Amino acid sequence: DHDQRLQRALLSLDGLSVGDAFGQSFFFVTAVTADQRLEGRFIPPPPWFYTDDTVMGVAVTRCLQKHRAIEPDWLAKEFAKEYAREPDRGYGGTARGILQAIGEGVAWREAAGRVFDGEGSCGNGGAMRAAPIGAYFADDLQMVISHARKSAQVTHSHEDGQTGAIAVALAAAWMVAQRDTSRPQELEMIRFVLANLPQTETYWRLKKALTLPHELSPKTAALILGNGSQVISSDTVPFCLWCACRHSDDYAEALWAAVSVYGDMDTNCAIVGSLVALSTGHAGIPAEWLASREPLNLEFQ
Ligand code: R7I
Ligand code: MG
Ligand code: MG
Repeated sequence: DHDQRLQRALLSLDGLSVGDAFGQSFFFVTAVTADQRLEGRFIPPPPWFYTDDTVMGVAVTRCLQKHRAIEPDWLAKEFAKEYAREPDRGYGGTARGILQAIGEGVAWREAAGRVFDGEGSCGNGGAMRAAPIGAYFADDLQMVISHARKSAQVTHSHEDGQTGAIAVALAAAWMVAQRDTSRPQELEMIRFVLANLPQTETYWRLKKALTLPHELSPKTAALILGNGSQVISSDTVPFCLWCACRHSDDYAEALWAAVSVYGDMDTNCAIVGSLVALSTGHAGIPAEWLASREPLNLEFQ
């Protein structure tokens, strides 16, 4: 049972890391090149380097492998260790200070709690790494919710930063439950997430997704739901869930749609990829895309 759960978390992690690396490769090209890629569906030349989204997703998955649960104290140390090893993976500005402090021995509760005048961060960093938790605990919603919250808490003490993580983990659990059904998804996944989500900012923004007409373009949807350019949960998670619903059976199309709205491209693609991979399976991630991603250091001890 643990092995099956772990296999699902690893599938989600592959979807996450390929998405992260694909999306981030659009940041360092001219607008003309990015437009050409999007227009012609030309994938970026390898290697695609992954960012903090993947490093933290790996740490979460290692935690599940080792502890069969999210152990915040262990996870905080692992995050800090990875940050110290590779500080230039593109971490959020506030996250850097928190991880530095944890590495210097400050308790995670203290380090995460004192930022933004004691409100804590509502950045999208909790959400970007949460899908493997939903994949792992898919058949137990209370575990999905409580462990997603724990995984976010070590860096995001703001309620909405945690809500974003819970939303993505719930979406992952839904994808696992639906993977063998061929019925059209529509926006059922979003209804399911809303029914189980704390009512903070991300909840209210996500609710707007239900009012969008079916044939809306990703660009228009992102104008209403956000494209992550603010790097916070409520500006990121609603569009990502909408995108994963709309393209739940096609990993590549889901990522092309996600990246086409610009904004927080690595994170949007990480979240969308981490969800859609659960529906398509490994076979749905194009082999060329997997091979283009910088190799992952999983080293499960
Ligand atoms: O949430 P976090 O780990 O950032 C993840 C993002 C992803 O895009 C990654 O790919 C990486 O690039 O960073 O890191 P934080 O530093 O906690 O949050 C990110 C940013 O969100 C902060 O630097 C702020 O700009 C913003 N932010 C807030 N702004 C106003 N008020 C987070 N919380 C607040 C807030 O409470
Ligand atoms: Mg990143
Ligand atoms: Mg990002």
